[in-house]
Amino acid sequence: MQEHDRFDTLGRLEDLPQTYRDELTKRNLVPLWPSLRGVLPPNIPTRKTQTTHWPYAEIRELLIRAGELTPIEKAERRVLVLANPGHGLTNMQASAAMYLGMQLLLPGEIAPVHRHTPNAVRMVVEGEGAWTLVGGEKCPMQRGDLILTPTGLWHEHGHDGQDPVIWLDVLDLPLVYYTETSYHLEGPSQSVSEGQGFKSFARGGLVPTPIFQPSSKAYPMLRYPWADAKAALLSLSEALSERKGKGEGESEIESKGEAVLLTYVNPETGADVENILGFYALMLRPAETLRLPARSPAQVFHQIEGQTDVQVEATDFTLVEADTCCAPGYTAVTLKNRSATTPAFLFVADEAPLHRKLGVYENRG
Ligand code: GTQ
Repeated sequence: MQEHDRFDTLGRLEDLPQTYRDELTKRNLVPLWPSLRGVLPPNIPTRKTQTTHWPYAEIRELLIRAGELTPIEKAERRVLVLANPGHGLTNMQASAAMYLGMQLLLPGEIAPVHRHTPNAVRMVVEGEGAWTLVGGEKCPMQRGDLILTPTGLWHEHGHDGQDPVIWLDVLDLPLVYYTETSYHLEGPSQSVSEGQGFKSFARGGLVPTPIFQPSSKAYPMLRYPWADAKAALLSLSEALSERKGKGEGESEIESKGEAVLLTYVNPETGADVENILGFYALMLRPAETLRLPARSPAQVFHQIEGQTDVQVEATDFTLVEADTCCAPGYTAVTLKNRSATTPAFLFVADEAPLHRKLGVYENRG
C-alpha cells in the first residue's frame, strides 16, 4: 500500500520504539495508523492499473513464434498474457479483476477439456475453422464472436481450418485467485449435444417458451455472433438518430446524442452474461467523439473494426483493428472514431457487475 506524504499528522512506524515493534511482530500484530491513509486514501482509490496499449501486430508476431517454440501438448493453452505493468508482469492482471490473454490454436490442435472456477469469455480475433465446445454446445469461432465459458462449465477448443486462429481471452481470474477460490479440474471428453443457444435466441425480445422440457440453464446462450451484434448496433444507431429528430446536423456528433452501446446479457433474465465482468459492443458513428464518464470500474477496449483515437488523462494512442487497451477506474476515457465516413466497432469489458454487487459502483460523470 502506498503511503501519502501529505498526511503527515498520523504517526509513522519509525516513531515507535523498535522493541515495541518487535513485540508486535512476534504476535502477528501491526499498528493501523501508519498505514491508514494507504488503505483509505482521500477522495479517490489508489489504482495500480495503468493505461496500457497492446498493439495486435506485436502480439501476433510473438504468438506465432510461440506456436513454433511450444507444442500445444506443452502449453495446454498457448496464451500470451496481456499484463498490466502497474500490477507487476508476473501477476497476470490487466486490472484488479480482469485478466487478458491472446490465445493461438494451430490447425488440427486441441486445447483439452477442463473446467474452472473463474469465468472466461473469448473474443475471436483472427482465423476461420476453430470451435469451442462448452457445456456440450459446439460454438464455431468467427471474427468478433463472443463465446462464454462461464464458471464450472466444461470447455475445450479445437481447430478444423487451415490457418492459425487467435482469440482474446477475458477472465475474472485475478479476483477469483485473490479470493482463494481459483482451481481447475481436468475433464472427461464431452459429447456434443444439439443445443445452439445463439439460434434459439436469435431475436431480441423473443425467447423460447418450453412447455414439455423447461430448461434450467444458468447460461442459456453461449455464443453471441458478431454478425448479430453488429446488425443490432447499426439498427440502434438508426433508432437513436430518428429519436434525435430531423434538422439536427449529423456532423458535430460530440457525445451529445446517446452512445450506440449494447450490453451482452442473458436473454432469459436480462442480467449481465457473467457474474463478475461486464461485456459490451460499442459503435462509434463516423467522426464521433465519445467521452465516457469517470466510473469506478476499470475498462478494456478491443477494436473489432475501424480505428479509434483513445485518450485517458495524459495518455493517448490509436487503436487499429485487433488492438487492445485498458484504462483504470475512476477515469474518464475519450474515444474518437478516426473515420469521417464509416463507423468504428469496439468490444468493451469492465468490472461493473462486480462493483454493483459489492455496492461500490460509482459514476462520477
Ligand atoms: O482457454 O480455458 O487465457 O483456462 C487462461 C486460462 C485461457 C482456456 C486462458 C484458461 C484458458
